[in-house]
Amino acid sequence: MSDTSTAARTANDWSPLTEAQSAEYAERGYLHLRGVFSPEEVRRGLEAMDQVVAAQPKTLAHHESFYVNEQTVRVRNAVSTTAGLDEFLDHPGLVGPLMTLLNGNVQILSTEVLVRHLQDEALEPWHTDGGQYLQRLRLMAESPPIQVKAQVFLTDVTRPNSGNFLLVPGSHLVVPESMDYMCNIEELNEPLRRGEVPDHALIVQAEPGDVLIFPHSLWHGVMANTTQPRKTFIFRYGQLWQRPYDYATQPREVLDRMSPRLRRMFGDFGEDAHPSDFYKPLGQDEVMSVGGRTAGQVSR
Ligand SMILES: O=C(O)CCC(=O)C(=O)O
Repeated sequence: MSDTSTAARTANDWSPLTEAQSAEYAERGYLHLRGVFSPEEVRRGLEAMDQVVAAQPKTLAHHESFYVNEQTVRVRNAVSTTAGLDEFLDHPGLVGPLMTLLNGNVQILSTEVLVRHLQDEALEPWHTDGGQYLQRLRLMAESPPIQVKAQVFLTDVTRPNSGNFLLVPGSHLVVPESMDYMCNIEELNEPLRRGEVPDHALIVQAEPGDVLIFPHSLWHGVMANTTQPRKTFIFRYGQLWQRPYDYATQPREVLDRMSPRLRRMFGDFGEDAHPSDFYKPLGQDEVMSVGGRTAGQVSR
């Protein structure tokens, strides 16, 4: 139930997905939103990314489950080292779709900066996200997802073999036959090692500023890259009662630079947080209605 105790409701700075977009997501298991970020925002995103990558910050210890590829630079928990991601995370064009898909209850579970350098074979095998326990859960098509990722494209990925995201439409509702700790999908990886992508798969062709939203259960991988370094952000989201993926809590100085909406999206309920806040957040509609830009709180 949403909180109606606030006297004057603030108008949202974001728009929800249309019914057609929601239906498309439910059926295909992804949404390709075009031109969410302007060329100027993309330029700032690239600048922030280049600074983060150059600094090589140690933001999170390695975990056995992390897929390692030598042609990939991946900085996890990137928000802890740069304020340059804040405007993307707090952007109405991204918050609106997430508020719709996650039913108004949005937590950021991880923030990654990702550079895919050149490699003439697939950069990442077919897999699902979130580990084997999450992989075995299956939702009904019309259910809000458990977890989604938003991939923000900052460079041109319109040609095949430019590190394209690969996906199988509709696979978000199908439990793979193969089962392993890494959640690899062996029935598709054997052909991928020969450079083959099945006819029923989609090779995503994205332009700078586009966003791809998909749930943890969608079968996906990454194609070879023979063009130019591919640069993206990947943000992972779930509801506030879930545990973050690449941080426990964000440090006070990181939260202090953010808008109230963004702080809430990092699961921050302030010093007097009640354990039940994560299940029944008070004032959720109000806090999520506007972000830093419209609230006049500059986030970078
Ligand atoms: O780099 C990509 O396009 C996708 C990365 C990926 O598969 C993942 O983070 O799970």
